Amino acid sequence: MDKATALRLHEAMLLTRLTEERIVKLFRQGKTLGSVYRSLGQEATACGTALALGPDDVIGPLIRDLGAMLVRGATPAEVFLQYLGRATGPSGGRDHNNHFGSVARGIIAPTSMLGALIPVMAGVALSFRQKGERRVAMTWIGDGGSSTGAFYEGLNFAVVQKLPLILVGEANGYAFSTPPERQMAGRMSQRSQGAFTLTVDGNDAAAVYAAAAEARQHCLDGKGPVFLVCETFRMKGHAEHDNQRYVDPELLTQWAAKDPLPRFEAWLAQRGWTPEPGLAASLEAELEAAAEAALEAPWPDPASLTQGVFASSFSS
Ligand SMILES: Cc1ncc(C[n+]2csc(CCOP(=O)(O)OP(=O)(O)O)c2C)c(N)n1
Repeated sequence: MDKATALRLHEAMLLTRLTEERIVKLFRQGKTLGSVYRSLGQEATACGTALALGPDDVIGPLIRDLGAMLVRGATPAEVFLQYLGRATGPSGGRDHNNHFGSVARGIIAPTSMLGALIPVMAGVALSFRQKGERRVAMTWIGDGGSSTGAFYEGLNFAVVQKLPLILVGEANGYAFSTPPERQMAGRMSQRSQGAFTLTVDGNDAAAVYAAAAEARQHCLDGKGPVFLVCETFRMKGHAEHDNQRYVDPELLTQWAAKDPLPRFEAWLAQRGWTPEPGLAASLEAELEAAAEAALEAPWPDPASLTQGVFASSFSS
């Protein structure tokens, strides 16, 4: 990874963390609609994978992959508007959190139905191959989500068809309150169904980026899909309303010591690469302005209730 890419990766991880922290404040003030889903501790996994893609590649993220969306050009302003359910947000108040896409930026909207995006993204990858385009599709799935039928159908199809699909496995310790050993036999990487499989320390941003770059090359070489398992940890409950009392505090202490952000800062420092001084403060100021603007943004007009519920046209 060159210096410019490394600094971009660091900034993306920091922006993800600070954006989510600002959303949590809005949540505690009772301003957000619904709960808030953090990716605390998983920023290296979301940002490191997405950053290894090319501009024409397409992603289908999940709730913990806000970082991947920010890497692809989604803005915190959009995310705030979305969490606040405002008319000027990407889905005009029809959905919340990071459930919005952008065809122009190569983002297929996250959905709640776990696993459902895998066959969709396999279809996106199939379209690239049919058109002879050198592009890859990337999507993510948690350990719990890898127990769905859609996971098996989608990955199997990609393997059999040798599609340029990177499926990132987020092995993050818990699915709601269920640890992996209560819902799967063996390790997540054993669910690869013949896909080329890489397992990486998901809290090591440089390693995640390198593995994702290797996965992309594998796909571009026509060798079929890659299952890239990132071993990480969900440092918060399922969402902000969940106090994760079922998690052994000792585990949290152990994983806090592997926090991907200071780890990557140490990695940068070893190379003499220093983030811009005052970066966090300037990002925080930008986020503050975006949050204030979102709080002033209009609510959807109740008369528009039935509009935009079913697709009448496909636009970016
Ligand atoms: C098909 C389906 N089943 C159940 C749910 C309800 N649900 C939402 S999140 C979740 C747990 C997800 O755990 P995991 O896939 O490990 O991801 P994590 O939340 O740990 O990132 C469940 C069961 C859902 N959204 N979709």
